[in-house]
Amino acid sequence: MLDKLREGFQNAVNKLIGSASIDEKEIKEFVKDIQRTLLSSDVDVRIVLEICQRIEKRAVEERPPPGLPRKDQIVKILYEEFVRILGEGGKLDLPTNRSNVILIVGIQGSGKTTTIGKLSRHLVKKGYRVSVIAADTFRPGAVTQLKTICSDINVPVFSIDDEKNSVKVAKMGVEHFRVQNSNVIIVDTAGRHKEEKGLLDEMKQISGAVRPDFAFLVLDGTIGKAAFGQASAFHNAVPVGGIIITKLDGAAKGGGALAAAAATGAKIFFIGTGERVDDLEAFNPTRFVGRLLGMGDLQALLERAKELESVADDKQIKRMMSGKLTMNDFLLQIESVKKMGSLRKILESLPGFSQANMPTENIEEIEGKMKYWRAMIQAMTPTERDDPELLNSQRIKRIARGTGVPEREVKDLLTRYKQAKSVMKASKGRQFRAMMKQMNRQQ
Ligand SMILES: Nc1nc2c(ncn2[C@@H]2O[C@H](COP(=O)(O)OP(=O)(O)O)[C@@H](O)[C@H]2O)c(=O)[nH]1
Ligand SMILES: [Mg+2]
Repeated sequence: MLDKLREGFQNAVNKLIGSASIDEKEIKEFVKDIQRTLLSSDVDVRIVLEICQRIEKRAVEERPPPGLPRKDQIVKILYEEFVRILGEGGKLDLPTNRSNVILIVGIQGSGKTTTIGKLSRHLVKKGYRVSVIAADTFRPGAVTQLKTICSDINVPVFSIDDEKNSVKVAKMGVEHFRVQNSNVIIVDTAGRHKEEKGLLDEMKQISGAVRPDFAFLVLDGTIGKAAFGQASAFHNAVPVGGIIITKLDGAAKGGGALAAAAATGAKIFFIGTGERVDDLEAFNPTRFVGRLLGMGDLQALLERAKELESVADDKQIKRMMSGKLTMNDFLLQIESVKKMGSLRKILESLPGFSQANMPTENIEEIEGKMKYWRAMIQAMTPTERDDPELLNSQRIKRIARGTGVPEREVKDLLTRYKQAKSVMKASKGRQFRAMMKQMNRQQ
C-alpha cells in the first residue's frame, strides 16, 4: 500500500541514518527528500510546505533526551508531524439497542458498493446484525452487484425490482429492517453527480427520507489532493459524517488524498486497501504512519524515546546533583545504563560501578542482575524507596520473596545503592553529571 510514499520515506530515513554526522546540511537534505516524496504523492503544496518547515525547525532546534541519538530524534519528528497532518482517525461507535441507519454517499465508481460489503463484514464480525438497502436505482447492474457481494457474507439486501425512485426504496428498506431489529442498516446510493453540489443535494434528499444516524463519504484515493473539495463540502454539510478512502492499494496519489481529506477537519474512519471484502482497515494514523516508515523499528524507537524522556526528568537530576539519592533515583541510574546499550563505555562514570569495584569481565553478570534489581526496587513500597534505611531484615525477606530471589541479592542491591549514595554525596552529583555528559557524547 502506498508503495511510493513508503519507499520515499524509507530512503530519506536510510540516508539520514547512514550519514556520518548530523548538521543543518543533512537536515536540509532530509527535509528536501521528504518534500519530494510528499509532492510526488500529490500532497497539496501548502501542506507539504507546512510539514517540511515544521520538521526542519524542530530537527534543528530540538535536542534529543540524553541517550537518544539525534538521527532517531529526527525520524521521530517526521513520524509525529506526519501523524499530525493526518489528524485523528474516526471511531465508529454504534449502540446495539437500536437500528442504526448508515448512509453511504460518494460519486459513481468511488467504491461505495464494494466498501459496503467490507463494512458489513467488519460489523458482522463485531457481532452486529447488519442489513443493506440497494438504493442505487440508477446504474444498471448495481443491485445485482450488491446482492452478490452480500450473499457471500450472509447479509440480507432489500431491493425493489424495477423501482426507479431511490428515495422510496431507501425509505421502505429502512422500515423493513427496523421491524426485523437490524442493528445496522446500510444504504447504498448512486452518486451519479460528479460535482460536489449535485452529490450533496442527492444525499440530502435520501437523507431527509431515511434520517441516517451516520453518513459516510466514500472517496477514491486515486484522485489525490482533489479529495479536498468533496471532503470539505461534505464535512460542512453533514453533522454526523465520516470519510472512507478507497483504493489506497497501489494509488500513487493516496497520500495526497488522505492529507487533503484530513485537512478539511473531517475524520477518516476507514481505508480501503483492495477489491476483496476483507480489504478494509480502521484508520489509525499512528499505526498507519508507523507502517509507512517501515517499522517494527519505529515502535522500538518511540518506546525508547519515551523511556529516555522520562529518564531525563529535571527534578530528579537536580535532586541527584544536590547529593541526595532515593531508591527511585538509583533505579533511574540503572535504567539509564541499560538504555545506553553500551554499558562498558559509561560504566566508569556511574557511581558505585567504577572499574575499581567492578571488573569489566563482570559486565554481563551485572547486566543480568540489573533485571532483578529493577524488580526488587519495584517490590519496595514508595516509603521504602524514598528512604531505604527502613529496609530491615524483615522487609528484605519480603522483597526477596516477592521477587523470587535469595535475600543476599537484595542485600547486594542495598550495598550497591549505599556505595552510589556515598559517592554522590562526596561528589555532590558531579559523577552523575559526568554520566549525563557521557550519554550525550554517544549521540
Ligand atoms: N484496488 C481497489 N479497488 C477498489 C477498492 N474499492 C473499490 N474498488 C473497485 O472500484 C470499482 C468501483 O467500485 P464500486 O464499489 O462499484 O463503486 P461505486 O460506484 O461507488 O459503488 C470496482 O471495480 C471495485 O472493485 C479498493 O480499495 N481497492
Ligand atoms: Mg455502487
